[in-house]
Amino acid sequence: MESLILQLHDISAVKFDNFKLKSGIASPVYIDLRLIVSYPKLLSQISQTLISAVGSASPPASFDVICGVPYTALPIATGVSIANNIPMLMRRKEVKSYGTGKAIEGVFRPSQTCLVIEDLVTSGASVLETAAPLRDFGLKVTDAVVLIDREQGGRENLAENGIRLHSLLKLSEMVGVLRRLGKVEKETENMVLKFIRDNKVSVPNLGKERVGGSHMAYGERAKLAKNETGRRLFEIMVNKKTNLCLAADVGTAAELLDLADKVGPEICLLKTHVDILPDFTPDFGTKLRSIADKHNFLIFEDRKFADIGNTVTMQYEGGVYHILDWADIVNAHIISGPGIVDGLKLKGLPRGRGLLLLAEMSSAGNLARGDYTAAAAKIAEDHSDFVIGFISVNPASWKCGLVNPALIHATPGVQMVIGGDALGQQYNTPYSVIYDRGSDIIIVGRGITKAANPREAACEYRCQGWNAYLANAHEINSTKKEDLDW
Ligand code: 5BU
Repeated sequence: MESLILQLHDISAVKFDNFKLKSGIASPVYIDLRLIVSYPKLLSQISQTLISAVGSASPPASFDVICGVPYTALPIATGVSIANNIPMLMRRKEVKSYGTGKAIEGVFRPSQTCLVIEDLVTSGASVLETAAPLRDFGLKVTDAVVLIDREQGGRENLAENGIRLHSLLKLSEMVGVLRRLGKVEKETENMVLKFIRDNKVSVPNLGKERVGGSHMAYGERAKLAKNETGRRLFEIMVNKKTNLCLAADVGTAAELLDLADKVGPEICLLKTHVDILPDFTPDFGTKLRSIADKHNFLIFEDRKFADIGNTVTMQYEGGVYHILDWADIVNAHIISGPGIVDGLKLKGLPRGRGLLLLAEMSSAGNLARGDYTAAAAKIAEDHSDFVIGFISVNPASWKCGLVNPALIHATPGVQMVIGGDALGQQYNTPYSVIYDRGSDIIIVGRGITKAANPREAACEYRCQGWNAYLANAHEINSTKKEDLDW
C-alpha cells in the first residue's frame, strides 16, 4: 500500500495545497485519478490489488460481474476484469436513442450480482447513479469497491442504499503514510484530517423529482389509514416484510388455489380475475379465504368496475361470483364519476372492505394520465374512509402533488427486466417501481406464474421489492427500526 500511495503522490494524482473545489469549498487536498491511464504499470498494480479489498471483507463479497463507474473507473474495471478473469459490464452515461438504446452493455442474467468499481468516493452519488440502471435491469448490487475513500460520508450514504463500500485506501491513512515518509508536513496532515471531519456530505436526492408518493414508513402509514382493510394491508406488509402482490392469472380455480397456498408466505396480497376461471364454484371464495387466513394475505379481485353507482352495487354483491363475500379489495375506474365510489361504498364499507381507484394503467397508449389521474386522487381524498389507494404506475411524477400517505399505491407491469408483451403490457423492474417511481406494492403476474418454480420466483420478487423499500429508508424520517429490519 505504501508503494501505491507514494506512486499516486509522485504522479500528482494526490496533491496537497489550497484548492477550490467545484462546490466552492476550499480543500487542502486534491485527487485526480484520471492521470492513472498514463502510467500502465501503476494501473496494472491497482487492478491487481483492488479486488483484495473485497476478498478480505467479512463476510467476503460475492459477485458474478463487475461494472466500473464511468469514466475514470472504466480502465480500472477493465484491468480488474482482465487480471482476475471476471466478466465486465459497461454502463452508458448517455443512453443512445438509436440501435439497442441499452444503458448497460455486456452479457448478464437478471438476479446475478454485480460489484461496482469506482476510483474515488466522496458522497457515493456516482456509485448510486451506476447502481440504479444495473438494478433496473434486475442485477443485484450489494457491494462496491473504491481505490480511495475520501471518508466524507460516502460509506454511510451507500450503506443506506443497501451497498457495502470496500476501499483499498482511505484518505486519512494516505496522508498519514505520506507524513511518515516525509512527503507532507504535520500541519498539512492536521488540515486534511480536519477537512474530512468538517465536510461530511449527504447524497443529494439522486436527481429524483419526487412529487407524489410517500416518504413515510409503511408502519407509520398504517396508523393514518381510515379504512380497516387499508390499515391491515400496511400491517401485513410490515409483519411479513413483503410488498409483493401476486396476479394469480392461471387457467383454473384449482391451479389458483394450489398456487395461492405455495406462494402465500411471500405475498401481502393476491389478485384475482375470477371471471377467467372455467371451474369456478360457489365455494371458491371460502376456499381462497381460508388459504389467505393461513398465510396472512389479503384478496384483491381486479374487477375494474366501470358502470354507474346503482349497477356496480349489484355487480359487486350479486351475480355468479358474489365478490363482496370474499374479496377484501376491489378496484374501479373513475370514468363514470364519483357515483361509482358511492355505489361500491354502500355495500363494501359495512363489510370493512376497501377500494383501489385506477389512477394510471400499465398498458401502452392508455388514457389514464394527467387530469384523469388528478381526478382519481381527488375522489380518493374525498372518500378516504373507503378508498384505500390507487393502481398507479409512476406516482412520483404525479403533478397533483403529494397524495395522502394513508393511501397506498399498487403497480402492475412488473418483471425482472424492463420490456413488455406483444399486447401492449409494459414492464418495469421492482426496484424502479418502488424506489424511483415511489409506489408501494409491486403486482407481478407472469413473472411468477410462468416461472419454473413460482415460489422461488416470488421469493426473488419479494426480496427485490422489499430491498427497494429499504433503499428508500434514508428518505423516510419517521421510519421505525423494526419496520426496516430485514
Ligand atoms: P403480468 O402477467 O405481470 O403482465 O400481469 C399483470 C396483471 O395486472 C394482470 O392481471 C393485469 O390484468 C393486471 N393489470 C395490468 O397489467 N395493468 C393495469 O394497468 C391494471 C391491471 Br389496472
